[in-house]
Amino acid sequence: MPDYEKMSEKVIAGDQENVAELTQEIVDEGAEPQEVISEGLIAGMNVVGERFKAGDMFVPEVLMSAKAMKAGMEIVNPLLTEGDREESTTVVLGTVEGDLHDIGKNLVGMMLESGGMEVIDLGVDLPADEIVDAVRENNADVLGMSALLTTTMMEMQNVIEVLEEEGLKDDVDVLVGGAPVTKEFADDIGADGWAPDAASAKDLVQEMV
Ligand code: B1M
Repeated sequence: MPDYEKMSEKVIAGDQENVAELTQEIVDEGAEPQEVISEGLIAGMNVVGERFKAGDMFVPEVLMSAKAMKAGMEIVNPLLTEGDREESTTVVLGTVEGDLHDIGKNLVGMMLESGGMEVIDLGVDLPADEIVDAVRENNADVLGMSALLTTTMMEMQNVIEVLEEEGLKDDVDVLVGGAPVTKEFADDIGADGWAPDAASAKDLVQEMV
């Protein structure tokens, strides 16, 4: 049995080098790629998510863990079959127009990836049309939008209106977040979900799909 516990511990510690080495060793021993991801890499990031939510880990440590997980994923990803990939949830993610803040959005993306989801990160300062086009082109299951400014959070409503105009609103679950964004605001603008932090965003998306 591969030492997945050790692999998880190295992910939690943010030890990129050791995670890459261990992943390669375990893959060379013939382990199933999906098992390596779920039992080793994601298991470690799940602990990170819980500790972050509880205030026991902080942003720089979470970023290190996410990088360690990515180092392992880079080895396992090419080994996944088409069947494995088709099963995964596609999330289009971005910060709305006029807003350049991306630290929180990046954390959300990393947490979602750690939950086995395919994340298409469009970046920041995104016009509504660009977001909606990406939802359509990628057949997204979830659209995640981030806003950090009280002046840009209303742009989320605009994007939802464009989704409605384009007849896409019923095909995609809209998740919103960012420091000024509240659950009440999310309900008012017709979003399907709101999360206060990156770990909760992952939990919510897993419930949504
Ligand atoms: Co800006 N900024 N900033 N800033 N900045 C804030 C947001 C501000 C609160 C600071 C303040 O005045 N106290 C204030 C907003 C005030 C308001 O609107 N009420 C502000 C301002 C005014 C501005 C400028 C206008 C300043 C100026 O130029 N005069 C300007 C605007 C630029 C623009 O966007 N057009 C500006 C610029 C910048 C920098 C570029 C310098 C930099 C951003 C760098 C970057 O992101 N690459 C910056 C920063 C760093 C901040 C603060 C200090 C930190 C933000 C951050 O990264 N937090 C911020 C003050 C603060 O929040 N304390 C501030 C850490 C991050 C992990 O948390 O982003 O909240 P957060 O993400 C959390 C949750 O909110 C949630 O999960 C994350 C992780 O748990 N979450 C989601 C986020 N997105 C989510 C999406 C989801 C779900 C959950 O689903 C999809």
